[in-house]
Amino acid sequence: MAFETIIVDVEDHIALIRLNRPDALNALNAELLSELVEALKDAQTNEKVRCIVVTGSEKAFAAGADIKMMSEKSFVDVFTEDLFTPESHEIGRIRKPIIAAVSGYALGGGCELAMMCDFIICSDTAKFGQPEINLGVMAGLGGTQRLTRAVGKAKSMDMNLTGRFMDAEEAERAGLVSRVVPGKELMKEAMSAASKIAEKSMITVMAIKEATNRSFEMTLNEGLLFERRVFHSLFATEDQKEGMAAFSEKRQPQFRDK
Ligand code: CO8
Repeated sequence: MAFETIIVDVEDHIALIRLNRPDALNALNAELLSELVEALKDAQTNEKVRCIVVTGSEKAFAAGADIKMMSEKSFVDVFTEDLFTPESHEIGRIRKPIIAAVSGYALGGGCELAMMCDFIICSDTAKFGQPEINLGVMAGLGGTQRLTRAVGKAKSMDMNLTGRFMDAEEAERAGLVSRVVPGKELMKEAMSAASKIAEKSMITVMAIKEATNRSFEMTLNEGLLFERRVFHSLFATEDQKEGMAAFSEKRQPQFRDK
């Protein structure tokens, strides 16, 4: 499938999706988001794919939603079309793991897209921000919600209210990203994390993603019960038998997603 605004490569069990609107610093428009959703759904159904990496360019992961596309819209327009909501729900429904590999700007909707992924690995050039306030609007795809959960109220309020950018070092300190690496190493690091995940049992990987995401929706006790029941259910899989046998036999497990 040929896309106009993204580039997709599937190799070694990893679907690598590159946002590709270089003239607009990968600003998110309807076409890009719908192509991204299509590529993610393809990856979800492609049995060869075991992990997904979403990235941008060296200069920008994505500099936000496309301001030029939005500037003339009215309240009635954005309310009626429910701007970007279906796409963000579709991204949230992908069950395979998604890593965001961020270099350069991840601003506004770009920062929010990175946060929709399961974790973020960034280069030392990364800059995260929710600068919508400078445009007379506010975050609309999770910038006041996921960012607050990721970095806490103080930093989230600071970023959303002042529009200031957070550099890679601060983002790692604050817990927004899992790893920071030198720019040249970014894709190697992200692909190697994806390969590690691709070696595991896909059932376990999807169960962990589901349980971790439930932690945002449930009380601690409900979440702990959900986790425990999913843990119990994994004992119905052949991969549990294989994983534990391989440990005893001092060999690498051969998971078969069964
Ligand atoms: N939208 C459209 N075009 C953009 C965007 C954008 N978000 N960001 C950059 N561009 C374009 C520029 O207009 C420019 O195009 P041109 O060459 O035709 O003038 C080109 O990309 C290169 O950009 P700059 O010349 O500005 O590059 P600089 O290196 O000087 O600056 C910055 C880089 C700092 C990233 C700067 O481009 C910038 O501030 N961009 C806007 C950042 C921003 O405000 N992002 C938030 C957008 S709003 C948003 O994301 C809301 C999401 C929620 C949607 C909710 C739906 C429910």
